[in-house]
Amino acid sequence: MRIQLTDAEQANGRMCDVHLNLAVRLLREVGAVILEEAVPLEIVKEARIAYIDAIRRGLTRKARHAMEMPFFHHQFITNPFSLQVIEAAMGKKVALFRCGIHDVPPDIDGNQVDRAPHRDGNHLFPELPCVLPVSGIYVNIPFVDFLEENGATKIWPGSHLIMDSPPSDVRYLGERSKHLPAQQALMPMGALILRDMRLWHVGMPNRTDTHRPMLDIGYTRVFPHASERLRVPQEIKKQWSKEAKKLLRTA
Ligand SMILES: O=C(O)CCC(=O)C(=O)O
Repeated sequence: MRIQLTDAEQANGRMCDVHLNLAVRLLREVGAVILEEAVPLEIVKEARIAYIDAIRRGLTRKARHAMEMPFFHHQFITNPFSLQVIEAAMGKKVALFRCGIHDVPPDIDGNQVDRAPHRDGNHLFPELPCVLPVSGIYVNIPFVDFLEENGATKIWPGSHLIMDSPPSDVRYLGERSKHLPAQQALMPMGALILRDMRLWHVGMPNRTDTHRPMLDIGYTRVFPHASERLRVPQEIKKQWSKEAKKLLRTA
């Protein structure tokens, strides 16, 4: 699930058709694809230094929201290679819905907060036994090398295709892992990973003495009318039943 971009691709800011098709295919079949040498090292290093500095100054809460430079750099948000894959997988009408930093701090005393495997988003129709094409993709850009010992994200290949009832049931993962083991997404700085939002994953314990931050950017396919709601005058809404008002919900 790893593609090494060539010098020519880096210089052109575009993946060749062979790489693009492979990336889309891996995203569809594995649920994730790593693109190596996709992000200019200088902006990754700048973000890492700024994040470490934010930690030193006790500003991590603010930094984690990432809505500031250098974390919110357009070269992260509009990385030409991730956008190429995103648009090939979800169409040209895509929108940004989150940008934050996920950090795994050093596990100094061995009792790091328990992280649970999870999905970042569920199937569009979890109640139907059919897997639709991807409609939400997360891009993670590590600010440091992602290694086994510093807690590189563990992913369950192909788990975006699991249809559970009830939805997102973690118990099945353990059983399935005996046949199809989870693996850590190891990658050097300058790489990025695209994940189908339905892929099961978890941040692992960091056994080094330095932080393990990454940018976490969410893209969604835009669905016509999905965010439009009828504007109902207050005086009418006041007279509506709870059930009628529920039809104006946004989540
Ligand atoms: O920090 C990680 O490796 C995983 C983060 C995570 O669980 C998430 O992005 O939802």
